[in-house]
Amino acid sequence: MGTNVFRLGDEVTAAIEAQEPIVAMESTIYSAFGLPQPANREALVRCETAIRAAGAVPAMTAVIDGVGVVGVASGAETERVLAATAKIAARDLGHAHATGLDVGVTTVSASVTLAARAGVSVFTTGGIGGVHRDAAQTGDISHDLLAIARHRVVTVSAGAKAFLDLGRTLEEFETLGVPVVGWNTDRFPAFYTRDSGHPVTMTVRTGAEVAALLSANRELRHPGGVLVANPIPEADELDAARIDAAITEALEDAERQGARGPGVTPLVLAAIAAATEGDSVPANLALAENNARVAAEIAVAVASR
Ligand code: PSU
Ligand code: MN
Repeated sequence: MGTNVFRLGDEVTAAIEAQEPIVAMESTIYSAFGLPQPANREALVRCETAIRAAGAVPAMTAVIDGVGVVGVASGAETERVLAATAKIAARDLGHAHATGLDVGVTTVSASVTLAARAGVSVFTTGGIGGVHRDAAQTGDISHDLLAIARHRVVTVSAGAKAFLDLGRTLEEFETLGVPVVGWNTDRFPAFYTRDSGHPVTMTVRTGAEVAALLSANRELRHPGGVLVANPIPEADELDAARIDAAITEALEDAERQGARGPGVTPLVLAAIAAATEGDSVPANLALAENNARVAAEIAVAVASR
């Protein structure tokens, strides 16, 4: 069955063969759409190192020469991805292939789609997209939510990005039938802070519990994935009042600049970094690394079932 629409990296192929744990990673966060240089590169290194330290194989997803890749090779391939200027959601993958896109970074929706296609069941990100605060007017709801609901992949995230409407994002997950489970918490985190003010209805304590949840859903034929909400480590948490003020400022900024569609998230993230005088960036790195570590723990448990 020859397919040139997607491919696996060599290390991922070997890991699948040997039934070793694998953690898929997105790539938007490691590009200029997610983090400023050189923090983007540091984020990638820290996430990959955390995954390996916990005994799993990291597999960054991206589009290279029109092909959806699970397991971007280090070196030249990774350099191309870090410098990419196209942001690819799930619906863009087919067009990227049809038109031979040079290089694109994948969002959560595209990454989860590629991970599922590759048979990789654990995925890590920083924060997922969700329902935007002005969704009532703009209709802006990230495809991340539906993609998580469609594919049997566990997504580990520090909640959804803080500038979203987190209450409506949680309601949307309930509608879609996606279990949102707190990792050692009964609170839904708010990316830069550990508590959004919204509770989660399910808590897990170990990778083994997540693996058991996943296999129970599989046996029940309950489709789709799971969101594991992993709060930022206490030491890296930002002050809630300060980040709220920064978000308000950033959203006004984005509005003034007339950002629309996929342009909104990168612009708001950059504006938050500016409004916090850069303090949001180390927090973003810390939570991404923490998610990578937890995802690897889950992947190890899934592989040993
Ligand atoms: N989390 C981060 N930084 C990011 C993103 C998430 O810490 O840049 C990206 C993810 O790739 C997510 C995307 O899927 O933003 C959501 O974009 P949109 O709101 O356009 O769906
Ligand atoms: Mn959107």
